[in-house]
Amino acid sequence: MTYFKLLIIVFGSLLMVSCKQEKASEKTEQATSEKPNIIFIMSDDHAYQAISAYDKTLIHTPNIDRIANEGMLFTNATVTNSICAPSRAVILTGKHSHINGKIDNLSEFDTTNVTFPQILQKAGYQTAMFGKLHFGNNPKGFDEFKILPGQGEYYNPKFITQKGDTIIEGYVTDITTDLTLDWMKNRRDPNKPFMLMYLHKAPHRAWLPSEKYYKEYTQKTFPLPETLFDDYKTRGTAAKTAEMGILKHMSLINDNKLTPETVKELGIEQWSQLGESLYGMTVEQRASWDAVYGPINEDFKKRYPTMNDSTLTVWKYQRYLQDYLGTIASVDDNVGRVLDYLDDENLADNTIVIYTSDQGFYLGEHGWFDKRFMYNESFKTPLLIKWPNKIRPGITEDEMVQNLDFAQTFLEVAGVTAPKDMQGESLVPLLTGNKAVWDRDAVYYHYYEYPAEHAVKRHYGIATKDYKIIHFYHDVNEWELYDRKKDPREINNVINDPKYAKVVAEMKQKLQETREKYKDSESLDKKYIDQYNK
Ligand code: SGN
Ligand code: CA
Repeated sequence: MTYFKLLIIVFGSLLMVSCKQEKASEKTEQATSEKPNIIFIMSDDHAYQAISAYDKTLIHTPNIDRIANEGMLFTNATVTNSICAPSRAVILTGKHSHINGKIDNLSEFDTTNVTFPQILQKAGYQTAMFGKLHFGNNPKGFDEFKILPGQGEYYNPKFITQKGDTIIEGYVTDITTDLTLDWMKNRRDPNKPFMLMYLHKAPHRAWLPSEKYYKEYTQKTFPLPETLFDDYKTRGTAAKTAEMGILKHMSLINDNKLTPETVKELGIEQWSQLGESLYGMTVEQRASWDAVYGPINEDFKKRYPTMNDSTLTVWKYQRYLQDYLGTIASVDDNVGRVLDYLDDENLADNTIVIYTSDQGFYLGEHGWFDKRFMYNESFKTPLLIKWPNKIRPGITEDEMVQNLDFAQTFLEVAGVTAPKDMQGESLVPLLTGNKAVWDRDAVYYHYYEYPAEHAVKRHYGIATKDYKIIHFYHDVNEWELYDRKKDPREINNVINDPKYAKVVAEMKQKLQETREKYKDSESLDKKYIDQYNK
């Protein structure tokens, strides 16, 4: 070979190598810019019974339903601990409460926990959070956040931002959406993928709708749930002593919006912890409010003298649902604004949108409002996901998934390896039709906040598709078993029914194995009781 030929070969192969490298780096760049955006929409206390994709009885939510119509509706999604801040900690860390340490609304969130937004931010995602977090400390791993302090207000809310606090006049659900859209339109870099947490305060208690919707919803009447007058006959102490009954524990003032004067005039003993400050409205806002709620007060004054427990329960239930559902109507409108923006800007195709709640809620089932129990309405949470070209539209998925699974799901969506100590399962195989790899046959639950508001005793348990076993502990030692297929309303606790003896033994065994799998134990139960007592 001549020297010249050799030179050509060497030069030629060098050129090829560099071309290949160039192509490879082009590809990575393309791949990075093609990484899907993630929009995580979560409301606070939004019962699946109040989403028409699940149940058309109470409300029509066309915009939230769009997510299911274009994607997947999960019918068996649950939380691991049915209360606000702990649920959020589980979502962010991908770890159960007993591992991430945020067991109740009262304890501190330990910010040394690694969260999925921190990992995504490091992997090149832009990250932002708007709305309710409820941690008492600021979130880590976000380029921008504007969050409500604690529970936040419905009217003229204050927001905590990286630049200090600011009060924004208006209605919280609209404002949270304005902030979210403003960030998407004006402050993100369109060349980078983003992960956005868009977190509504609504429909949390004390359920203050916007003007448009209190006008509309106070005119409505809703069907009564079958278990509104539940007597808890087969249930243990916990259900009987819980303080979340519509008749006994829902406040005529704060919750049903009677004025302290009305209640005084009728000689009713009522607590009013928040009183006037509940509203935090401007003079004009308050005048519009009073124009609608004033006549409701007058009407109640006429009816009250002839009411009994049962008619009062029904009246309170109707008032409760009118306001609760009224706040959801605004959430639905605003979800529509965000979905429209994605469509209009051609972002929809490369964005996975998730709609969920921090837990479920009782809408009169068992005579209750609030959550906390492992019983169905508060254990189950709505979950709708759309991801064009990945999820086939209009699919219903009945596998048992949990809020524990989000962190790993989002990391997989972004092509990032999840830390080994996260405890969920990525939902990507279910989303993309690869169901064969999904083998979960039980989900774990553990609730801690007791003694506390609503007096729901500590309990843990597991649910399979067929059964649910619950152990209430701390100041009681009681077990309950439900046959989920035969008794979906959970009114027959069959723990002592000899026909179920074998099932009880198997479920207790499985519960123990599940506790071991997730590293929960009696000594941790005790540690968290001691921590609470300090
Ligand atoms: C407030 C509510 C409770 C509710 C908790 C926790 N009372 O304390 O009814 O259970 O929040 O809710 S209120 O009179 O202040 O409205 S959570 O969603 O934040 O966990
Ligand atoms: Ca909540």
